[in-house]
Amino acid sequence: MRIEKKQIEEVNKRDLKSHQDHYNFLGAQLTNQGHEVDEVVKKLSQFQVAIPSWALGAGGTRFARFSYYGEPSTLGQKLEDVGVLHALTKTAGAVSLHIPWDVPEDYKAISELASSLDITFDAVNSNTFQDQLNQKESYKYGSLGDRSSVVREQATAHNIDVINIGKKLGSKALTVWLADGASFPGQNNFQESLGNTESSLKKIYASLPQDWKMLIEYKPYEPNFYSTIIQDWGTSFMLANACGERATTLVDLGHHLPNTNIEQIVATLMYKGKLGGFHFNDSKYGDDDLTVGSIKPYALFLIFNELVYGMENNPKNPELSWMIDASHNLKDPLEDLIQSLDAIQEAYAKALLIDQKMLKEAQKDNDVTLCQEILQRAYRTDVRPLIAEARLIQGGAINPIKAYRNLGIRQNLINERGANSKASGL
Ligand code: LRH
Ligand code: MN
Ligand code: MN
Repeated sequence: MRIEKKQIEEVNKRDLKSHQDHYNFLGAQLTNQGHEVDEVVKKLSQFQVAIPSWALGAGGTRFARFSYYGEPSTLGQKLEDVGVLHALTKTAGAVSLHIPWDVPEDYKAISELASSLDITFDAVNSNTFQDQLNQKESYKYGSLGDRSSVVREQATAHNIDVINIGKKLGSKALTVWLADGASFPGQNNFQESLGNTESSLKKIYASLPQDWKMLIEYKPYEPNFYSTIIQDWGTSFMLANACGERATTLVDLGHHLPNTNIEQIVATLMYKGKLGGFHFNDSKYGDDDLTVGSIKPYALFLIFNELVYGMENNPKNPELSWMIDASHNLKDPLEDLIQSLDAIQEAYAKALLIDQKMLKEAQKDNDVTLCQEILQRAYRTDVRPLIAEARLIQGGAINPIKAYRNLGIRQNLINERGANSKASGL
C-alpha cells in the first residue's frame, strides 16, 4: 500500500481555499505580533518523529487485545504503514525497531523499502524484559541488573547484538529500558542491583560506535510493583554519567508518578546536555500510552516550551531522538498515530510562538501575571493552519485524518492483506 502524491493533491483540492484563507489570516496576525511565520513553518516541516514498529497494530492491555483488521504482520508491511503516515503527515520520517520483535530478514530489501518511502531508522530498542524462544537464561528476576553474572552477560550480549543490527540499518542510537526491579520488599539488595546495572551498562557503552548515543529510559513502576532499578531521571542521569558522554537520559512522558513536573526534568537534563531522547504519549493514571495530547495538552505545551528553549540555548545537548510510544485498544492504530503526530506538532508550534524576549523582560520585572499571559497567549493561538501549511508545502495532506478516510486506506489494507489479517502481537 503506497499513497501517491496525486491522490493527496486530489483530496487537498477540496480544502485548499479554506486553508489558504485561514493561513493568510493567521499569518498576518502573527507577523503583526513580530513572528517570522516562514521560520515557524520551516521548523515544523523539519520536525520528524519516529514511529515505533510495535505500535502499528492495535494495542492491548494485560486483560485482552482486540485486533484490528488489515494490521501489518511483517516488518515490510510495518514500514509500508509508516510510509502511509509519512506521506499524509510528512512528519513521520523515521521508524524505531524493537529487537527481537522486528529483526529484518533481508537487510538490503528492508533498507531499500525504507529509503523508497523516505524513512530512516532511528534508535533501536533492546528487549530484556521478556524471555525469547530457546533463550538459555531467564529474565524472570532481572537482566542487566540481575544477581547472576551469567544472566547479566546474556543481557549485555543481546544489547551488543542490537547495536550491530542497528548499524546495518543506519541507526545512531540504542535505547535501553529495563524492567529490572523487585515486586516485594526484601527481594533485592538495592545497592547491589544498581551496581550490577551500572557495570552492565558500561560494558554495552564500550561497544557503542563513536557516532552513536545510548538512551537510558526510566520508569517508576510496572512490571515490578515495589521497586524499579532505573526508577527516575536522577538514576538514569547518574548511570549515563557513569558510562560517558554519549550516554544520555530518555524521557517517556508516561513514566512519571502523577503530577511530576516533567518540563522541569527536561530543563534540568538539557542544562547538563544529557537529554537524549523522548517518548511521546499521554497518561491519566500511569504508563497508559494514550494518544499524545488527549489528556494533558497544556502540560505538553509547557514541556515543548522547555524543549524549544533547550534546543536554542543548550548547544551541548545532543540532537534528540523523538519517538511516539503510544498504543490504543479501540481506535484504528494509524488514525491514532496521526492524531499523536498532530498533537506533537501543535504543542511544538505553540511553543515556537512564545515571545521569549518579552518573557525574559516580564521575568526580570517579576511581573508574574504578564509571564502567564505570554505563555497562554501562545497556547490559545489556533496554530492548525501553520501545521497544515507545513504539511502542504511538502506534499502532505491538509487534513490527514480526512485524507486517510477519503482515500479508504484501511479498506485498502484489508483488501491487500486479506479479510482475516489480524496480527498476533503483544
Ligand atoms: C516501557 C516502554 C519502553 C519499551 C516500550 C514497549 O513501558 O515505554 O519504551 O521499549 O514501552
Ligand atoms: Mn517508552
Ligand atoms: Mn512505557
